Amino acid sequence: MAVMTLARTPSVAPTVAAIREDFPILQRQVHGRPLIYLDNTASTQKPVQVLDAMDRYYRELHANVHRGVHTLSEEATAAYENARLRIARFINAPSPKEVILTRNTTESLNLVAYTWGRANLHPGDEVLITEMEHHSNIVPWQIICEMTGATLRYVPITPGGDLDMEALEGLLTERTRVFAFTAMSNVLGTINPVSDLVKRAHAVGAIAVVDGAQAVPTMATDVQALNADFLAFSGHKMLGPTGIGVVYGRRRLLEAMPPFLGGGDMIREVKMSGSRWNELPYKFEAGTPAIAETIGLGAAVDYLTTLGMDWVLEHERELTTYAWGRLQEVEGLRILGPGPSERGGLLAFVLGDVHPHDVAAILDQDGIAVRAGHHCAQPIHDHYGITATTRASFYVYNTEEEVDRLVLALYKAKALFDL
Ligand code: C6P
Repeated sequence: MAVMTLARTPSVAPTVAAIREDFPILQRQVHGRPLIYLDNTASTQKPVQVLDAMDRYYRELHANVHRGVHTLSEEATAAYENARLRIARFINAPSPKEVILTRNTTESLNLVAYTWGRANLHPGDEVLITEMEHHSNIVPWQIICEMTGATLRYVPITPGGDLDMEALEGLLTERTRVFAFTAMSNVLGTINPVSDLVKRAHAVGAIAVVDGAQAVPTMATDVQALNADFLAFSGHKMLGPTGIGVVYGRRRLLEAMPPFLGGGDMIREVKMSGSRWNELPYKFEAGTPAIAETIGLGAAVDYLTTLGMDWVLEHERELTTYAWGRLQEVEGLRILGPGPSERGGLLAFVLGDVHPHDVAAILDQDGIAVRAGHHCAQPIHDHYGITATTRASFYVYNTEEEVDRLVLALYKAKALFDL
C-alpha cells in the first residue's frame, strides 16, 4: 500500500514535484503526450492517500453503518463518523451534527431549497440570487418559488465581473427571505465577499445560503467566521471522490426544518399512523450513505490540511497570475472576469470566433484537458452575449510548464483556424 509520500511539516512549504508523485493519473499519456490536467474546476484528481483510504475500507471494514452491533459495522461506523468529524473541523463547524452528508453541492442546495423553502416561503416573499450562479443555485430556487408563490430576483454584475453592490442595496429588502450566492464563480473566477454579503442578508432578516463548490477547495473556510446559515460543497472538487457532498447548516435552522428524503436511518420511530425524525445530522441522511466516499473525503481534507489551505490559495494565485499574463500574449484571446489578483484559479476565455469545443478538441490532441461549453452557468454567458467559453483551471499539482504548453497549443489552434 502506498504511504503518505510527502515528507513535510507545516513549517516546510510543500513542493509541487512531491505532490505530483501522489497522483497516479498524472503519469498517464493522452494521444501520446503527457497528460496536462487543467479541468480542476469540473473535478480534481485523487491522491493515493484518498484511493488507499477507500480501498482499505472495502478490503478490511466494509459493513453498513449505524445498523449493526457486530465488529465490522462498528468499525465502519467509527471510520464514517470520524471522517465527518474531520470534515466538520476543516470548515470549523461548531458541531459535526451540523454537517449533513449529501451526494454533491447540487443535492445540498436542493436540500436547503426544498426543506427550508417549503416550510418558510410564501407569496410576496423574495428569494435573491445572482447572475453569476451555477445552475444548481438557480434551478432549485426557480422550482421552489414556483411551488410557493415567492418571487426570484437576481443581483446583476458589473462590467468587471463583480457583483453590483449598488444594485444589491436596492434588491435586498424586508421582503427578501433568502440570499443565495456563490463564494466563487466557476466561470468568472470572481471571489465574492462572503461575510459582508452574509451581514447584509442578516440585516434585512434573510438567511444566507453560500455555494462553496469552488471556494472551499481553494481557501481556508470558517463557517463560524463567515456566519453563513448554510454552506454547500462537493468532495470531488477537493481531491475527494465523486458521490459525496456536504451541506453545513446552522443547528437552529436544521432542527426546525422538515426532512428532505424519507426512509431508513432518518427516523426515530415509525408507526403505521406516522413517524418521528431522528436527531441531527441523521434526520437529513435517509438510506445507506456513501460510506467509502465519506471516508475518502476525510482523507482528502487530511491531505489538504497537511498542505495548508494558505499554501493552496497562494499556489493557485501564483499560477493563475502567471497564466493570466501568458494568455494575454495570445492575440485575439479574451479572458472573462476580474484581474488575476482578485480571482480563483480558473480562466474562462474566448479565442476569436473559434468555437470553444474546437479549441478544447485541439488542446486534447496535445494531452491538455480543459472544459468547453457553458459550464452549467448559462445566465452569465447570456450576460456576455456568448454561448460558451474554454476554461483552464488549476489545482495543487499544476505547474508553470503546463501553462506554457497550454499557450503553445493555443498558438497551434490559432494557426489552424487562420486567426
Ligand atoms: N461546477 C464546473 O465544471 P456538483 O456538480 O453538484 O458537484 O457541483 C455543482 C456546482 C455548484 N456550484 C458551483 C459554483 C459549481 O462550480 C458547481 C460545479 C462544475 O464548473 C461542474 S458543472
